[in-house]
Amino acid sequence: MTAALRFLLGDQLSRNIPTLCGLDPKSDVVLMVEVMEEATYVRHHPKKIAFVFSAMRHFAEELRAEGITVDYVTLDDSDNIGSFTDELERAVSRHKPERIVVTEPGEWRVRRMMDGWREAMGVPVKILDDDRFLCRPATFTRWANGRKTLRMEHFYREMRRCTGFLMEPDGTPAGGKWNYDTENRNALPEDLSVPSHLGFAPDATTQQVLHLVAERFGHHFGDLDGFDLAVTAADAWAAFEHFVTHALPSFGDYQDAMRLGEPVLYHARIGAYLNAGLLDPEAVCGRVEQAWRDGDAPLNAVEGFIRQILGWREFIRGIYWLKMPDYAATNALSATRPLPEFYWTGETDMACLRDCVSQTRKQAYAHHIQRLMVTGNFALLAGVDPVAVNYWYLAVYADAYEWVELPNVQGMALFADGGVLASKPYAASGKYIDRMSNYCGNCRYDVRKQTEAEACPFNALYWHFIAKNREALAGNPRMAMPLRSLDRMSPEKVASLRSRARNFLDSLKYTEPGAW
Ligand code: FAD
Ligand code: DLZ
Ligand code: SF4
Repeated sequence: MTAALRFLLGDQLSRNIPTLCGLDPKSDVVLMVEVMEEATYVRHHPKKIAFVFSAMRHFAEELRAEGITVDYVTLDDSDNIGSFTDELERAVSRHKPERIVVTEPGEWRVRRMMDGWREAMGVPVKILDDDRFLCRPATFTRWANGRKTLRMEHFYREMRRCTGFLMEPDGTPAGGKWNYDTENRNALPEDLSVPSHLGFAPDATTQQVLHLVAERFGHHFGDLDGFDLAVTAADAWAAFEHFVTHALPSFGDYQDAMRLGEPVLYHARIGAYLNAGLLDPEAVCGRVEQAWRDGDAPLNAVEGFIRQILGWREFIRGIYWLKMPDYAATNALSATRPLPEFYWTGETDMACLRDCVSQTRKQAYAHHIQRLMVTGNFALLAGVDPVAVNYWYLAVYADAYEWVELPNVQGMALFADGGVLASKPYAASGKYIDRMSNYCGNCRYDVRKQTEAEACPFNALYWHFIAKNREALAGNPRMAMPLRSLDRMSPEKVASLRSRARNFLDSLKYTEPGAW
């Protein structure tokens, strides 16, 4: 008889996950299951599914090499019933455990399932806190309680103080400033060649998974060929070390830059590794701080990078658990438009959107500014229904899990939460994209024009958005400037901009909900 059945989910691939703490190899069994329900609750990019399955299989092998018994159910096992709950139930009848041990999941949807297991399984189920984050949900709630507004910058400073990252012994921030963001908004010089990123050739296990995924999920949005993701903690760390050496020193300078055909630039491309548990956020921050202390990277890069993980990543997770489940249904700007078809096909004359969608299809990756200021900005300005936008983001990126995807989309990109997460909508005209990229020089549209047929659609859409949401935005001091500019325009100019925006939106093809 098994003492503890330790159920490990596909984004819990960390050796120090609470599920595995206190494991007795003589009497405990680790359960891991590949299930259709998880691969299809949204139609994930095939590269994400391949990454998760291959990383799970490698992790199972590593545990077995330690002498731990792993009961691993593959997707093509003929007895596999296809869901976490059903597979756990089947495993309970196989192993007859005294108890089940799990770590809390990253998604509300799965948390609800877990809460039902206590009754359904007929044995005690222990749900442990996920301590792989630097701030627990209960600590975040305490921090949030009583505050009028929840702002990342305040939270981040608190996190710096309590973790000690980039702090001097006298309690002041390293370098004397908390935040070096103003030094982090440079465009990329045209002649600057960007560093390579470390990829990994698929081994036999990954090849087997790629075959399975091609057969079962080849029809999902996204290319499977060219799979080069790390699928073990060791390789994920090697990819991260490569970033520290070759890209981190310029991460700060070019964090917001975009270049046609160059998806990664100076970013780390480690989101999928962190979120699946292959990399530990604390170790990553520690390594980056060390690079600064050793003189290998400047402070603006190191602070900017640590802020993404210690600040944004933790803040986003805190908001998710604080505000769910209602958060998923917020729609402060009453956006109802279906998702334009080009999000799935990439077929658009807008060079910025074509590039972001096409690299997303190829690599299941886009960096933050592409997600926020190109695909996110367009969805915001066009008034696309948040449910449709969330589906897209959750489906197309290798690092997407609802705890991190939802607040980024709902709060940061769409302002659908009415300002819980961001102090104003991240709305921008083509001018911003032109400043931060070389897209516009490669586009059929003219970024300098506003209302003509060849004018950049972002320009008219921006003013259409401001005019349409005037009432909702009027009380926001950070929107005072664009609202004043709108008021200074002649009624004819406003009408012409709005008509250009409407005509453009009418000319698009849209997807029916559920079509993808
Ligand atoms: P880098 O730029 O190198 O940053 C390093 C790390 O910092 C990232 O890997 C990530 O772990 C963390 N980070 C940076 N920004 C954020 C942020 N806003 N929220 C949380 N963590 C952050 N991130 C996801 O992990 N999963 C998602 O599903 C996701 N969806 C997003 C949707 C939208 C609309 C937006 C605007 C952002 C989203 N992000 C998401 C945040 C961010 O874009 C990605 O974490 C980042 O692009 C991953 O690439 P990277 O590893 O090269 O990041
Ligand atoms: C993303 C994903 C996929 C595609 N497949 C599996 C799976 O078959 N088995 C598994 O344990 N986990 C998978 N995952 C990750 C889960 O979706 C994730 O653990 C939950 O969404 C909770 O965050
Ligand atoms: Fe995008 Fe407008 Fe620039 Fe074209 S001109 S790339 S649509 S911002």
